[in-house]
Amino acid sequence: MQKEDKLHPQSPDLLEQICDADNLPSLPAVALRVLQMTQEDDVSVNDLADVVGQDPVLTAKILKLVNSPLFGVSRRIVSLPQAMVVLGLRTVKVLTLSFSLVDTYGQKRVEWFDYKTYWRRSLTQAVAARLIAEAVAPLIRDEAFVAGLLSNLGILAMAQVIREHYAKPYQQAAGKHAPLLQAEQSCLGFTHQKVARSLFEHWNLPDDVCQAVALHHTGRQPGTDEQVGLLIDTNYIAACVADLFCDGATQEGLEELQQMAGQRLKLDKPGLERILEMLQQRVKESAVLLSVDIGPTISYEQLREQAVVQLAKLSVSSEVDLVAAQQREVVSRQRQKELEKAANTDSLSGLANRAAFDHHLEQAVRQALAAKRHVGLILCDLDFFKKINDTYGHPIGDLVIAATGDILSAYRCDDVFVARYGGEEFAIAISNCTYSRLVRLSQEICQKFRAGTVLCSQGTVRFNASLGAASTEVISAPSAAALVALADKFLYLAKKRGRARACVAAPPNKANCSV
Ligand code: GH3
Ligand code: MG
Ligand code: MG
Repeated sequence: MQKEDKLHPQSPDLLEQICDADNLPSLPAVALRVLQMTQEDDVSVNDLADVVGQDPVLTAKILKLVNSPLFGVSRRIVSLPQAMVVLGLRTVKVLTLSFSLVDTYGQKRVEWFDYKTYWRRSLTQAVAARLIAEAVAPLIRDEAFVAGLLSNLGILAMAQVIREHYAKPYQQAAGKHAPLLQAEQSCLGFTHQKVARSLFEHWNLPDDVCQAVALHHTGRQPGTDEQVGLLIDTNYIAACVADLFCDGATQEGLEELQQMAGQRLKLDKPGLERILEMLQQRVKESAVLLSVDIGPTISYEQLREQAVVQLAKLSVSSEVDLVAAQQREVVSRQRQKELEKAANTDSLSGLANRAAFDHHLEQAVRQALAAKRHVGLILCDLDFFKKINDTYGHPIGDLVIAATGDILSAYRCDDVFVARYGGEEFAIAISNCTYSRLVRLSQEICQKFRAGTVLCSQGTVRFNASLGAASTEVISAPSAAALVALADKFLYLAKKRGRARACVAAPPNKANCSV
């Protein structure tokens, strides 16, 4: 996880600059003294109270906070020694630290820095960490609060000390926390986690808090001491809660949070929900107590609504994507069909072309043989077509071919396939064909041609055709080629017998037909 160990060339300098900066507020004397005293073994409640009591504003703030619902102390606490007895030295110590840091950092303003968002996130994380710790490890609740509150102090420190370097990643992330970490890493070579850790070590803050802050984006690493690990994971889950409340919630994010709280802290869903339900109120109260402006906050109910709306938006957009994809599919299928049709169609007559016909006839004969049925074929050749071309010109010849297409296309149906076979020759394949159907169809088509005319500037052009027809029924070893050959033979017969007629090959028990 720790990409930040791979440092940017300039990063050690910048880090040093932050830790040694003159413009970085140092810890107030009171806080430093408190820190020192709590590291001594024999410090008494009164000694500590004396030191903290030197700062009346700080004392008032601590008393206000310990009497707030966040601490849930039933009896009113009116003095520092009393607070220390009821809450313990450690709590008073960490509160002193938090207040000192918040106060110190609240003063110098960087104009592009969004302080409200910063404090909203920090307080949300602090309060969440305290509430979570209360449920899973009450002994560390004060450290959890401090770790949450200070987790993002590195951001504030960078904005203040290396502002000309920090403006870019800060603006890139547009106020969102996870993207900020990435932007810091790529622009500076280190993140606010690293800065906070360096600062806290510099200030000698307790090690468990340092570690929890340094790992607030990832949680504990294997081999960590159990108690410290609990603090780290509590702060990590609290950071996830702050992400949801401050950066916008998704259903997925909520579910992930529930899952992680269960896995890492054994905090079940109802337990987590109780915490999330009281969070907004506690955050608002703490903001008042710490005198920081955190802007608008959202409740757990609003957060869940946000997640649902987000989910709905997602499914609407995937719905839109789906419809668009379906439309593209329909268009491409249509286009595909158009292309296939064009490849199989003769443009002049509008009928199927030779290749399509050959394919169709092969298939029709195979299927007919398998089904013990017969395929009929009518070949149809325009009579004296050369003469039409010669007399009226090629374009009029083309009109005649188009008119032939019109005549024959009227016969197209499920089992009748019509094609331009080549030149002025046409073919009609009839699946499931009986001899009588073949004769009837040949007669009908002949009649149509007898009335065939096209109009042109030179007057009416009459045209006619001869037809030769045969069926697989009359062929001993039926095939497409044999059928074409036999039909062609009867076409030749029709031509020979004077044209404008049809000759149909008859089955053995019937006489050949000429119409
Ligand atoms: P028959 O009755 O014996 O079939 O005589 P025909 O003149 O129809 O036969 P022939 O084979 O002598 O001439 C066919 C002519 O058809 C020759 C060719 O130029 C013409 N032809 C073939 N395809 C086209 C076409 O697409 N457009 C036009 N205008 N003429 C075509
Ligand atoms: Mg001809
Ligand atoms: Mg010909």
